[in-house]
Amino acid sequence: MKSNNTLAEIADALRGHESFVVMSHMRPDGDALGCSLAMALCLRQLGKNVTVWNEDGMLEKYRFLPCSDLVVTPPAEKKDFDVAIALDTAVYDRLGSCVQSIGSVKLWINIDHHISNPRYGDLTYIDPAAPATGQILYELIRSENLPLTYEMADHLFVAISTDTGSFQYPSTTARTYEIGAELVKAGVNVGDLSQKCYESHPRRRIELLRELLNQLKFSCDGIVASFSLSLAAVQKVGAQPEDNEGLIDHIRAIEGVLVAVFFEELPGGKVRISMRSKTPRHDVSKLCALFGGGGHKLAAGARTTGDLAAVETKVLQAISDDIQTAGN
Ligand SMILES: [Mn+2]
Repeated sequence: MKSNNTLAEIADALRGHESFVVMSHMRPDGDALGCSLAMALCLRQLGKNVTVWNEDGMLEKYRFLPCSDLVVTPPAEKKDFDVAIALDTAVYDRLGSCVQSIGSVKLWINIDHHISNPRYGDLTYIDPAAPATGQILYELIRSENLPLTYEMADHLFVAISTDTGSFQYPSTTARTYEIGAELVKAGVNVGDLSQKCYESHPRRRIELLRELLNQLKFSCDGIVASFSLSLAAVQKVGAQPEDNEGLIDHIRAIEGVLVAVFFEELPGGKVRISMRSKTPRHDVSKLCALFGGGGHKLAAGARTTGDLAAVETKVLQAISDDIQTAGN
């Protein structure tokens, strides 16, 4: 396995090239979008030419981020760049349709915090101990004296806050709080950004939650909680794909539950599986790997083909087997 490049090598590559495309994973979250925007503005400050692509474009939910218009869906025709940067993207395939729009590129940079990242690209920096890719970007910017604007402080704060469940997940370290404090000193309005992230959900998200709670199931003596979302339910509520981001936390938060699972039926006979764990003893990245996915020990996902109910049965059986082996 390749080891990390240094942050200095990455900073040199940023300073030494002219045109960049910045990308993050499909179905982006706050970390993916926040990092993409922070990197884009940093490069702009350096006088570079920057394009930002995401397969799903900018999510409505994160439109409040400064310069959110920079994130666009990749065009039909190919474009050439000096450097392609993948942020927060565990596997190359998760860049989705972005990769088809890239013509020639001299250098690939891969910055991420997913332990399962196979280190694709020429310059890689993977830190599985970082709770968010936003934290790695902050360290890069600070240690290499790269520009940090007010807008970028907002981007990085939202990236770190959303990926740590608002500074609550076990991956949150003293350094994460220090960075949070430094970003606040740099001008972040915590109350305002938190309200926009956590208290401005569209009503249909809560209607979706109502549908989901009607499907709530417990297994393995209450250690596992799961619910599933059919395409019919999505249609009934008129939900957007991003509306269900984080709803799994409601069932993870139940006393006694150690593993939470969310099954989402996708068009084309596919099912998206999201898993959360409260303890490294139940490593959900390992469980998701059984279904072709990956992620972190406490938060992982996979996509598989099959009927929703059949996938549910198969996955819950695999979890049950794992719990039998691991003991509680
Ligand atoms: Mn992330």
